[in-house]
Parts: sequence; structure tokens; C-alpha cells
Amino acid sequence: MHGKLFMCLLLGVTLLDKRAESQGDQTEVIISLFATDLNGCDALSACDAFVKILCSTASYDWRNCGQTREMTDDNFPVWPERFTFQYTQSERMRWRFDVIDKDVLFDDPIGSVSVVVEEFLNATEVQSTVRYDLNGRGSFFVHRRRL
Ligand SMILES: [Ca+2]
Repeated sequence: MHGKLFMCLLLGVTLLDKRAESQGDQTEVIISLFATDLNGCDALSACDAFVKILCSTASYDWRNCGQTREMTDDNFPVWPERFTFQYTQSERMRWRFDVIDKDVLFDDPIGSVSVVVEEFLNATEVQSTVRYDLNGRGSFFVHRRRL
């Protein structure tokens, strides 16, 4: 009797394990963004920067995946938004962050950063923030949030 019950429990646990495994290749990735030392935007004020996020995977081409608000007159913007992505390794997701200076007539690009999400996840196993260079226009940081 006890033996049978034990086998049933064991089978149940094994089935639950299998289910967890098939869902387990999807990871929720939550990021937030900031930049430092932005420069070269406006003659009389600091940058008014916002970020457009594009993403692509094996199954779709570049598409809009979010946008921050504009941080007015600030060369060290810390954008308050959090962005959540469902990441599956086989989908080979990429991000592109376009950092843009908001202007009255035309928005001016500050810089663009391309990120292979798998490389970002590997890099953020030890530290939670990765720095990207904006080619002399400052530094752009992607912070992986865990809390
Ligand atoms: Ca501006």
C-alpha cells in the first residue's frame, strides 16, 4: 500500500518536472536604462534624451518594443521605465536602443546601440549593468533588474 502511494507520488513529481522543463526555456528579462556624459546636443542646454527600443528575433524583423519618456535638459538621464521581455534562447532576440535628443523641429540621433540579448544575459550573470559606448556622445547603460 505504502509502496503504491510512493510510486504515485514519484510519478506525479516526475510529470511536474517535465512540465517545468518545457516552459523553462523562457526567461523574463526586465531592464531599465540610463546614460552618462551625453554631449553635443544643444548649444545652450543639456540633451533632452529619450530612447526608442526596437527588437527582432528569428521569427520577426525589427519592430517597436518600447520607448522611454524624454528627460529634459539632462546629460545624465535615468529613465524611470522598466521594460519586460519574454526571452527564449532559440529565438535569438536582439535589441536596438536609439538614443535621441528631442528638439522642437527635428529630433536628433545621439547614438544607437545593438545588443544580442544572449550576450547581455551572459554578461549580467556576474554584474547587473552593461555599459555601451555612444561614440564620443556619452555612455549608455542597460541595467538588468532582479527585484
Ligand atoms: Ca534638444
